[in-house]
This record gives sequence, C-alpha cells and structure tokens, in this order.
Amino acid sequence: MTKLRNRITGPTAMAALAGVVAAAVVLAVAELIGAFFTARATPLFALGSTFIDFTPPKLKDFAVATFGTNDKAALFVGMGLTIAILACVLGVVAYRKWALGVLGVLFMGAVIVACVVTRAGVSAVDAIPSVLGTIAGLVVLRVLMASVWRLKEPKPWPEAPADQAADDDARRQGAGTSRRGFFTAAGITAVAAGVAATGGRLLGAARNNVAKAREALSLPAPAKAAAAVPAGVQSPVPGVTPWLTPNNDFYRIDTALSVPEINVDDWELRVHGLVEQEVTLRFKDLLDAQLIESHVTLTCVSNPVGGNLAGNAKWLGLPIREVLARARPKDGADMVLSTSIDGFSASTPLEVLQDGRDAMLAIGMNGEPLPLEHGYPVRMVVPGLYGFVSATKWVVDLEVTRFADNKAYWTNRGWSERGPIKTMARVEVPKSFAKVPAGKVAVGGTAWAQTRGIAKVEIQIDNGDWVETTLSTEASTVTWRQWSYEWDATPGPHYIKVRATDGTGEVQTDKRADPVPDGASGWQSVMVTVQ
Ligand SMILES: Nc1nc2c(c(=O)[nH]1)N[C@H]1C(S)=C(S)[C@@H](COP(=O)(O)O)O[C@H]1N2
Ligand SMILES: [Mo]
Repeated sequence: MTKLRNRITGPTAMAALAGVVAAAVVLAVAELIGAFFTARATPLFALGSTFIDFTPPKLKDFAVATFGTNDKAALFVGMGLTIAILACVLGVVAYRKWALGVLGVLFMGAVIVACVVTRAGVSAVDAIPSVLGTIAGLVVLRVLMASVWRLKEPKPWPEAPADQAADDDARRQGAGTSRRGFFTAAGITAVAAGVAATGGRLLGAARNNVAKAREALSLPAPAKAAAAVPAGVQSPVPGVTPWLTPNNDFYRIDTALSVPEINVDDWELRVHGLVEQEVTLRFKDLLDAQLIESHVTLTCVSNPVGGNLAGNAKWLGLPIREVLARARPKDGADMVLSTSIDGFSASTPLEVLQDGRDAMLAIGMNGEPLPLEHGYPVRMVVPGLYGFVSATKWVVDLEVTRFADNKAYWTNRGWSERGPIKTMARVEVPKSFAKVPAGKVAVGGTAWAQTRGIAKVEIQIDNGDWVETTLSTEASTVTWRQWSYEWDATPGPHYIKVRATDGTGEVQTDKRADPVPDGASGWQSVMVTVQ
C-alpha cells in the first residue's frame, strides 16, 4: 500500500506531474494572451496546422476514414496526449538535471514559436503569447520542482540510524508539508490554467468573431453608383439562371481548406515591388475612399462547356488603377502578382488594371460585405479575366513585377500565366436529357464574353440552319447576356446546339478545348426528347 502510494506520489511521479502542469500553463497562458493576437497564432492551432501540413496524404485519408468529421477532434486529443507524455519526460529530466530540463522546455517553446510564425498571415509579434507562455511554464516548473527536490534529501526512513531519528522526524514532517504543498500548488495551478485557457478561448472567440463583425459592418455608399440595370436583362424563359446571382448561389472555387477569417482591424494590403512609392492600405482607407460600384460577371477557367462556374454580382470597391497611381509602377513592370492571406496568388497584366475597366479591390457584393467564402474583407475583381489570374480573395499583397520574373499559383501547376475569358454560350432550358411535350418549347440560356460583350446568340436544331435567338437587354459588356427562343418541337430525339458572337463580331469557336491551360472552348449541345 505504502509502496503503491510512493510510486504515485514519489518524487519521480511528482516531477512528471510538475511537467504536465507546467505544459498546461504554457498552453493556457499562450491561449489567454493569444486572445489579443491573430486567431491563428495560438500554439495548439499552429501545432495542429503544422502537423496537418506535414501529414502524409495516406495518414490523412486514414484519419478521415477512421474519425470522419471528428478527425479534427481526434487530432487535438492525439496532440494533447503527445504533449502530456513529452511533459512527463521533461518533468523527470528537470528533476534529475534542472539545466537539461530548462533546455528541453526552451526547445519545445522554440518549436511552438516556429510553428506559429510560419503560419500564413501571422507575423513575428504573434510569437509573444507563446514566448510568455513558455516563460510562465518554466517558472511554474521551477516552483513545483523545488518542493520535489526537498523530498529527495532524507534517506529511506526505516534504515535511518537511531541517532538521527529526531532529525529525520523533523525532515519527515518537512517532507509531509512539502508533499502536501506540492499537490496543493499543482492542483491550484492546474485549475487556474484551465480557467485561463477557457477564458482565453471565450475572449478570443468574442474578439475574433469575424462572422459577427462582418454582419455588424456597414458599407459606405459608392461615390459612383453602378449603372442602372436596364429592364429586360432577364431571359423570359422560366428556369433560366437569374441574371443577378444571389450571394448564396454564387459559385465558389478556391484552394482554402478552411475559410480564412480576417479581422478588418488586422487587414492590411501592401503594394510594393517595381514601384516608386510603396503603399500600405488599411481597411479604413477603403471605407474612406471614393468607391465605385459595378456589375461584373466572374468566370472560372475550370468551367467546362455548358458548365455553371460563373456568376454575376454587383461589386463595391476601390479601383485598382487608383492604388497603382499612388504607387507609380516603374518602367518594365508588366504584371501585378496578388497574394491572399493563405498563399494563393494570381498574375494580372498591369495594363489590364490601368486601362479604365472596373478592376477593383472589392469589399461589397450585392450590397453586403463580401461573404467570408468570397474573400472577406477584401478581394480583387477584374472584368474580362478568369478568376485564377485576377480574382484573388482575402487579398493582402500586391507586388508590381514582370511576367518574366514571377509566376502565380496555378501557373506553377501547369495553367496559363494569362487568362482572358473566352466567348461562351449555354443552353439552360430545356435541360440536357429533358423530355418535353411536342409543340412550342421555350429555349433559353446565358452567354458571356466579358469586355467584348455578346452581339448574337444562335442555335441549331439537329443539323438544321443556325437561327438567331432573341437577346435580352445588355447591361454592359462585362456582364453576361441572356437569350430566348421559341422552338416548334416535333416528336423524337433532338440536339440543340448553341454559339455566341461577341461584340467584335467574332463567332465562338467550335474547336473543343479542355479547361487546362487557359479555358474550355467548343459549342454546347444538349439532347432532348420531344414526346
Ligand atoms: N485566395 C484565393 N482566391 C481565389 C482563389 C483561391 O483559390 N484562393 N481561386 C480563384 C479562382 S480559380 C476563381 S474562379 C475565383 C472564384 O471566386 P468565387 O469563389 O468568389 O466565385 O476566385 C479566385 N480567387
Ligand atoms: Mo477558377
């Protein structure tokens, strides 16, 4: 009984416990202080994310297969256990050789700091919570260890010579208080750490609740409002895509595993590179600027012929040419590399950003702040270019550079370095493989050729002649344009083909191309059965 008790409460076990308590203090203090820093700067988040980054895909698949949507919880439990075991070892090491223990703790602290500062969107000051946490952990370890060391001194009591009995009695009593003191101190510290960590969590969540902050944000009125949308932009055919895409239905394409959450107070855009004058913009600068509003149709280069990776919205933002005018690009610059907080980048021709089109740093989408998944608080919108070379969401950096010197995210992965949008038309009603009754059948859809505009949309039934459809009103050359046609359908299977002609008179090519490297092309053909 005494043996068991000694094993659990003996100096070595106490040293291990001291290690665990100290580790809890490191994390708790960092969590509490971290509430006042970037959300991604807390040790647990940084350690976890770094771990995920270095996890082989096989292990990731295994984790998802085994734990499903609890994979993140499993990760944190696993991390907790690993940290606890390491802390036990460090505690025992510190007990035996304090200097070595200190080195171990400092090493762990350095690992945490390294994980924190290498996270995207985290700066060196964000290491402060981890550094202070490590210091607090060391102090706690030292204080607790002092009581453990005090126990080491007396020889095992039964073998003590008789003449030392009185002396030992005193020591034993000292040891008793020391032991009691240790467990009391360890317990209180552990509880305090729990309270601090929870408090830090709540405080951080309250301070960094980006979704709430977004809802509370009110956008300024534009200095230059969007041109009024003329009547008749919408195709009269029921079932055709709404001309204006609601934010909730807007396609979403990005490489972000979790949507970046940026505080407007933390947001900063650095404009640098081949410029006469570096410029740094804060969110407030945007709110105070002369903003413009404009309807622009965005399109993804990955959109297949007939696909729906396109959307049309009213954007509110600051023209990028005005920012560039302040930075004054140097001769020889021909590209702006925009980078998001999570490392995505896009290469946009400098001239496109200066030629007067409504290329902007957008903060509003259809009258609301950008939804988080569409780039809150600031993204780029550039009429006429596919998103992968222009529409950087969560944008934080603009480098004025040259195509010869820099490559963007997708260009490094086999896609083109430039991406003007190709002319595209699609049939939306009737749907492919639909069965429709014979007689008058309403046919309709959408076409786009941003910056050139749509001048004509034709359809061809089976191998008949190309016939012109009725175009809906054009709002602008940078928005899509809808069309409709009344088809006299005879029973049997039929193919409907569609093609557009852009504002320069160029007919959409029938040459089939895959999305890679610079966008799909070809005419869409839908099969319908008329009954
Ligand atoms: N940060 C970031 N921005 C990004 C991307 C991305 O992966 N990360 N994808 C781009 C691509 S390929 C497209 S098509 C558009 C899509 O914008 P949306 O999701 O708002 O429709 O965002 C662009 N901006
Ligand atoms: Mo895209």
